[in-house]
Amino acid sequence: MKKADFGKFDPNGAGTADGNIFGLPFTEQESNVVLIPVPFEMTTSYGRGTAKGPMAIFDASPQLDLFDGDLAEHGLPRPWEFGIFMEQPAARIKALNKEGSQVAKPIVAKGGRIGSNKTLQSKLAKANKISHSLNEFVFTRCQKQLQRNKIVGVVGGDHSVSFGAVQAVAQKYPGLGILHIDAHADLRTAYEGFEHSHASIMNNVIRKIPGVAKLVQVAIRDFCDEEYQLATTHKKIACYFDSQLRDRQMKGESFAKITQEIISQLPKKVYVSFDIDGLEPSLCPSTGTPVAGGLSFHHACFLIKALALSGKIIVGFDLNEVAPSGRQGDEWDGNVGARILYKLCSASLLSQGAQN
Ligand SMILES: [Mn+2]
Repeated sequence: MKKADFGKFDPNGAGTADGNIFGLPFTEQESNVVLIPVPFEMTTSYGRGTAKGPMAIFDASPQLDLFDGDLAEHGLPRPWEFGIFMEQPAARIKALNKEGSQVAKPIVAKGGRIGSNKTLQSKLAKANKISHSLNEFVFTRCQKQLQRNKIVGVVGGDHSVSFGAVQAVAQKYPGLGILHIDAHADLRTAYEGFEHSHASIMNNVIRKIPGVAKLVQVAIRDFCDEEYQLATTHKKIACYFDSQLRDRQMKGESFAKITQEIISQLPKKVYVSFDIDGLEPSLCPSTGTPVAGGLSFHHACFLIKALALSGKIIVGFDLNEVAPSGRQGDEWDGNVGARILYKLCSASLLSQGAQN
């Protein structure tokens, strides 16, 4: 893998205010990692704001120190040298989000119980059509970058944005495994009638993307009966419920051992789908559906690093459901999101052989 040309860029100084993500000076062309922001949240049902996630992460990102102490002993203390670039949010996505949110609003307000109401039925059909357009747009964007041999990372938006990305990555790497970190199983057949709801993303992935061979879920702690049945019986799914992780550690098992077990369930090529609410809610207080419990920052970073060092290859990822609080000067959600995003970038690079 080739390093990007960083010229006079000083990694010891403050991030460049007029730079790209993490204050970096790179163009899209010279970057090995291309991040695609997808500010879309048509079906968000509880708290909104995740469409502002990509900008919140971008704005908080120059604050990070770029030196990765975690990977220093593994030959990659300066993952940024390989180039990380975030695209501008596409006008098309913004338009779909605006239209979709308006169309979906009265359906969400009724919790999807629209009965025989013709107006709402036609709105639902329209909303499902908008989801298809969004998926297709994200798919095409990701496919384009994959053809250029970029590592693709999608930044949501709500969790529905993962579909097109997984589709593109699985097309290039059939037999793909997904490491899914989330408070929610996201295995509902549909939610509130929406075919591509944030709450059914992994159900859609398993049912509709044949290139996905395995789904390994971690930190799941909010799910319904139907999801529990699917998570515990489907041959492509291995679910590590948050309560099980807690019990095993409480009884003295090391998280390192559990991590090895989790990783051993995955095939060689892995896509990481990281819902920020997989973390403890203190690390993502403004996300749409926070749930008590979850992974600490350390547990999450340990898992990602272990995956990168396992010999498996991280071929793509997404980070979703980050939402800013909207309070003046409060960058906390974006700050934690930016740190997780940097870890995902560096882990992908390391797993693909990048070395300083
Ligand atoms: Mn979630």
